[in-house]
Amino acid sequence: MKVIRNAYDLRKAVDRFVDQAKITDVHTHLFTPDFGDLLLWGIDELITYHYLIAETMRWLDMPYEKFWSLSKTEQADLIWDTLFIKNSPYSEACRGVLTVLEKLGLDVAGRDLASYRNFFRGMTIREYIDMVLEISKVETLVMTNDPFEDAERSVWLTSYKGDPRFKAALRIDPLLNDWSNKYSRLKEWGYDVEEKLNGKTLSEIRRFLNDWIDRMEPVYMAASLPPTFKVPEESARSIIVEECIIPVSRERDIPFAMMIGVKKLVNPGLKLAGDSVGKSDINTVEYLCSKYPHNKFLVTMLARENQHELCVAARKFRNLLVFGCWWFLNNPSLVEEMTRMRFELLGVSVIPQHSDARVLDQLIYKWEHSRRIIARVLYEKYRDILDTGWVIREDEIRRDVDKLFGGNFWSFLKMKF
Ligand code: RAT
Ligand code: ZN
Repeated sequence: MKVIRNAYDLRKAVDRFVDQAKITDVHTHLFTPDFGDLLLWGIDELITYHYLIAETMRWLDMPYEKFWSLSKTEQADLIWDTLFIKNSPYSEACRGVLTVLEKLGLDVAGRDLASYRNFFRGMTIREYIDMVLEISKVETLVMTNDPFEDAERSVWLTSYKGDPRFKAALRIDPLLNDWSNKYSRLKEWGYDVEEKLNGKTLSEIRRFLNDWIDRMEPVYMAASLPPTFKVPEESARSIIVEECIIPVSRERDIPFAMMIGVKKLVNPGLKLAGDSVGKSDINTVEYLCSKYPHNKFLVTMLARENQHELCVAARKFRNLLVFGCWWFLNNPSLVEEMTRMRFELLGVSVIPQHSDARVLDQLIYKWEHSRRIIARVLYEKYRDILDTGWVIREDEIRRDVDKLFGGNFWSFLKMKF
């Protein structure tokens, strides 16, 4: 295998291996076609992404209800006019739309929304999935599967067939963040629970989790959690984590993915676009990793301020795998800063990015943008060791890149601590 001796060859090799890497996208909101309309795709969905709705609202004095009463096409027209025509679309979410158009071979310079809409007419979702996965080089992706969502639940119970490229993740936010309202749903579904978390109720929650693990075969269980997330404490959430999630996660050998730092609906008028960020307490992550060394934790945090301590925690606990630059962090400047810090503190042992795609097409831009930054930082890091006289072989670069874009996730799932 070729030995790299200079910065020029290094840059070429890193770019080539990063471009060729087959990606495992560990967190998306995409679905297999079994779920019908739950799988979003196409130009109008792309333009009405909630990140773009938040940006559009800054320019409008229209009441929120009026915006929500518009049809999808009218919303897309308004967003396009506001963010792409009346202003230059260089925010990351706007730029993403342009990258998708470019990669699909559409005329970006034409600024012609009608022609973009035409491109999608007659396309089937199955054809389009193949096209998007090929362009983005995503080989496998992880969905977000919430049994409390009725539309989704009924597909799991009646008609789910699956697609080997799409893996399930059992999402349990309602259980952890809203127990006092959600326990009655478990009761409805035949679990003998009451609001008070007595022994019987806790064992029924475990039975509920086990039933859904049997049904979905998820690669992990996950929850998005507020900045105030604390374990241990005297709260339903903390008790359910320690008495139900932790033991089931251990018995079934499925990691618990904690996505920490979301302040839900700080502006309810914006609906999905109305969530914000807050600083969280790393002590909870350290407590869980240390008290349950045989459990596996995947963790991403939303606040920039939490990133350094999260890296340090991962240095202390091998059962903690840090993943992704989440949501408001998925912007070039922050991805670059975080990736550099993670490579410096954790070497290759991290999952640098996930897409969080809510619209199939977004896989194209989210991965295109992240891939470029990861390649740049990786090149810098290799160059620093090349400068010491260390010899780097091409196959070693490929090995590292494969780990970063998927291998680390799959080996973590197999590890037995
Ligand atoms: O990034 C997003 O689209 C957010 O709205 C959330 O989906 C977040 O990623 C989550 O999974 O809760
Ligand atoms: Zn998400």
